[in-house]
Amino acid sequence: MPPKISLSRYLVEQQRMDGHIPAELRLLLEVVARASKSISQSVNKGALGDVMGGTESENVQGEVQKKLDIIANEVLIEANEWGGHLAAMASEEMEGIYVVPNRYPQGEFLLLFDPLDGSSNIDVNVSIGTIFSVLKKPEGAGVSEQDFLQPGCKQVAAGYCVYGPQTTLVLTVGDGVAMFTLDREQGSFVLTQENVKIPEDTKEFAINMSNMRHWDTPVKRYVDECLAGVEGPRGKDFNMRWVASMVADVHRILTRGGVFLYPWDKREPNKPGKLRLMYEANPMSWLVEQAGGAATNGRERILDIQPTKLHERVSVILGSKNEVERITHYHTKP
Ligand code: AHM
Ligand code: MG
Repeated sequence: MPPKISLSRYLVEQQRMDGHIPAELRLLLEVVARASKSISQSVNKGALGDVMGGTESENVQGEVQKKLDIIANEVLIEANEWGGHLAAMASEEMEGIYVVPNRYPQGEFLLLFDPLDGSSNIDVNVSIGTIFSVLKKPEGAGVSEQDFLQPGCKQVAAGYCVYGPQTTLVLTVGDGVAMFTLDREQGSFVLTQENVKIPEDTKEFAINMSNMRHWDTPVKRYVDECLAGVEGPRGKDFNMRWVASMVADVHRILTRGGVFLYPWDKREPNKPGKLRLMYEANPMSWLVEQAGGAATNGRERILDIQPTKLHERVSVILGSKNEVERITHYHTKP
């Protein structure tokens, strides 16, 4: 049997390859992975660990925070603030940015995360996860929210950790997508798949169908055609999946293909969508592109969108390339 490759070894090799990733970024990713292991342990304890249920507080998005949202946020901050590789962090659970305190050295990277994605699934024991994105801080003294407002194509690393039947860390540093499974006995992430590729075609779509009446015409047309099955214009039957945890839905797509949609809808016409651009859509879009898929808001590549605020929302359509192109076509040339 070939030797197992740990996440640490994978990252060291990435660093050696033409200096693909700088040492500081490698350290940062190791720390994020360590924090994910700790979050995974809390998730696993469930009702035995006093981690279930909600709190009295709301986040900046007006959503009631679950205990695990807050625990995961604290774990990520505490793990990352002292290492000297970061200048600041931003999170779904914090209104403003978290600047690394003066007592620690300031590094050159910025870390963004959704500490616990899919919060509505915590109490029902369904897969949830942590999503993260790493940017380089622009040159100059100090750090501000403005420094974070970079399009997704500027990311230097992105990934997620899904806490499901297995805990799996999925990562890109711009050289394809690799998956690492947590070996609980050893306490380390082990490389279990490299060069992840999303099939270009699929017969599977993921969307919250209960919002159908609110959708825009191109999305409605696409889903109607899928539902029409073998008798319809697509000439094939489709299957539908909706976990309601973006991490789990994207993980399925990276594993066997499919298309995921959380489109703009008429419920709140002034919001571009439900999901957040900088710490949900951007990292997932880069992973999907790195695996040969595509990601768009219907009209524009997600990674090209210039953010104007930290918690900006966006319409998300991502996954198998040919399906995403078809949906884009329905938006741009109806
Ligand atoms: P969260 O970050 O507060 O958990 O919200 C994001 C989640 C995504 O993981 C998921 O795709 C979506 O919200 C589910 O929405 P819905 O409740 O409409 O099914
Ligand atoms: Mg989320």
